[in-house]
Order: sequence, then C-alpha cells, then structure tokens
Amino acid sequence: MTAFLVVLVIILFGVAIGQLSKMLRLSQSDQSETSEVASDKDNNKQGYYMLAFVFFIYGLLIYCFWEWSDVLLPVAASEHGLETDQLFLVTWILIFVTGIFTQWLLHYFAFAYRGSKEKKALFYAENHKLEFIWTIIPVVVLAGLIIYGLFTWSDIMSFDDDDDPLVIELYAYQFDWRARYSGDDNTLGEANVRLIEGVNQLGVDISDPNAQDDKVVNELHIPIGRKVLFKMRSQDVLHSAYMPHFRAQMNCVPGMVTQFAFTPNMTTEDMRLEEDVITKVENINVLRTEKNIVLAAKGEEALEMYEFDFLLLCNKICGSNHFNMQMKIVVETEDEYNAWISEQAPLAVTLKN
Ligand SMILES: [Cu+2]
Repeated sequence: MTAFLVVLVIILFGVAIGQLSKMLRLSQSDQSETSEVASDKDNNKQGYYMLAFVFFIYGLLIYCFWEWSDVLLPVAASEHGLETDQLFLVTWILIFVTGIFTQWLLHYFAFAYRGSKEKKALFYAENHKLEFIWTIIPVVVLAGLIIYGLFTWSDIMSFDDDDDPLVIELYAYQFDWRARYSGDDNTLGEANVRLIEGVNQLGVDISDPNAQDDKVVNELHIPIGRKVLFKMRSQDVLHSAYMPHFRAQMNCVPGMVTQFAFTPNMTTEDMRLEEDVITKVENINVLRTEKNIVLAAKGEEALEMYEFDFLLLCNKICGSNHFNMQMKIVVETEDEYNAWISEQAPLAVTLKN
C-alpha cells in the first residue's frame, strides 16, 4: 500500500510538472501562432472519435447482453415477484430506448457539426416549442413510471389480516439465521434480548402463553399458495433478509421488528424443472466435475453435485462470515408442509429437556 502511494505521488508530481511547463510555454508563445487552437484536421479527428465511441458503447451493450444474460435470476417464485419483474422490464425498455436514442443524437451531432474553417456557428438563443416538447415528454413518462411504481409498491407492502397469513419470524445473527414458527395460535410469543441463554438463542419469553407452541428451526419450509408474513429481528448488527427468487428483501434491524409478506407460487420441485434452472445447474456441475478432477489429483475431498434450492441470504455486509450467512428455503405442498411442521419440537419442550 505504501509502495502504491509512493508511485502515485511520483506520477502526480510528474503530471503537475508537465502541466506547469505547458502553462509556461503557452504564456510565452505568440497568441496567433499557438498550436492549441484546433485545426480542421484536429476537428475531423475528434468528430470521427465521437462517432466511433457511440458504436463502441452500442457494441459493449450487445456484448454484455450476449455474455451475461444467462446469469440473471430465473422466473419469480412469488405472486408479487411477477409484478416487480414486469415493472423492471417496462423500466428497462424505456431506459434502453431513451439511452440508445439520446446517445446517438449526442455523438452524431458532435460528429456532423464538428468544427470547420468554412462553417460558422449560428446564434440560436431559444425555441419555446422545442423546449416544451423535450420537457413535457420526460415529465409524462417519468410521472407514469412513478405512479406505476407506487401502485406496485403499495400493492406489495400492504396486506390484510383477512389473508390469514402464516406468521414466521426470521431471526438474524452473526452469522446465521433461525426461523421461528408461531404454532397453532399463529401468534409469536414475546421475545427479549435479555432472555437469550443456552438453547434459547432467540430470547423467547417462555412464560408467555403465545410462546408455548413456537418452534425454532434452521431450515425454512413454506407451503405454496399461502401468504407468509415474515417478522424480522436481528440480534447484533444490521442484516438484510434477501430472498432473491421471491424478489423479497427487508433489513433486519437490532431493537425493532420489520416485516414483509409474500405468497410463494412455485414449489422447489417446480423451480427445479424450469428450463433455465436446469441449464444453470448443469453448468455448475460441469465446473464442479472439472474441479473434482483437480481435487482428486491432490487427494482432497470431492465437491458434491449441486442441486437447486431457494435461499435466504444476508444482503448487508455484517462481518467476516457474511458471505456464508444463508438458510435453505423449501417451498412445498400444504400436506408436505403440515407433515414437516408436525415433526418439529416446540421450543418449550426443547427447553424443558
Ligand atoms: Cu448478516
């Protein structure tokens, strides 16, 4: 780091000396003879550079789409996710169309009207009609986008108790997650950081009647088609519950409860059958197989073959093991879910043993 700074200082010093000597030369030379005034040759060169640059950025855009469009997330696995994806798509299309068009105008005009000894610039102070057009179009388009976004947002964030959502707590701590199911009463028992002790990692107040049937697990199971209301808490620092396949993210803030609700509309099995998920899994396994040959040569343990699973990730850099702070999410049928949840022991029982 010190070496880098020294090199940086030397380079900057050189640049400063260069600039100073240039200023000195400029101040001494005859103004009419100075080479700092662009000639037609310079103007032509700059004009063609402009034209080349706009084709370069278009080329870059096409390359990025070609190269990386297969690393995007698969289809949304939640009802509201389809809406957010739609909103994204509309926004992207508008941005790309506007961007491609305005970049063309900017660079092409710089090329077409490049400086020339024969041409004289026209003094053109204002044009109300033009200004009106290029003001009103963005206003209308942006207002439309914002209103569309606001409606989508309020649609996603508001929910009724009539929906009878399944209440689950997501508890974040350095560096893992726990999920607490609210049991038959669908109400989470009180919890307090002062009650954290031994197995009671979440500080659940076991004297609270609502806490009696609460179940704490380290794998999230949710039934398809039922609204799930997540209540997020954090034990230590800011974390963020990020469920990319469901297009859901909410910060977990120490000292408060945040919440987010969504309805999964695809089971894990359904998602595994999606064409782009199959391709991705195959690609990963090709890489793992190659890596395993190297590992085997070194006499090290082979990597397991990858199978797709939904994940809950942490999306706030919360410390050294942030990268591995994740929990598996299983979306299954109502029956499978009921069978799974009935096998889990209530926290009150675990604490008594
Ligand atoms: Cu975290």
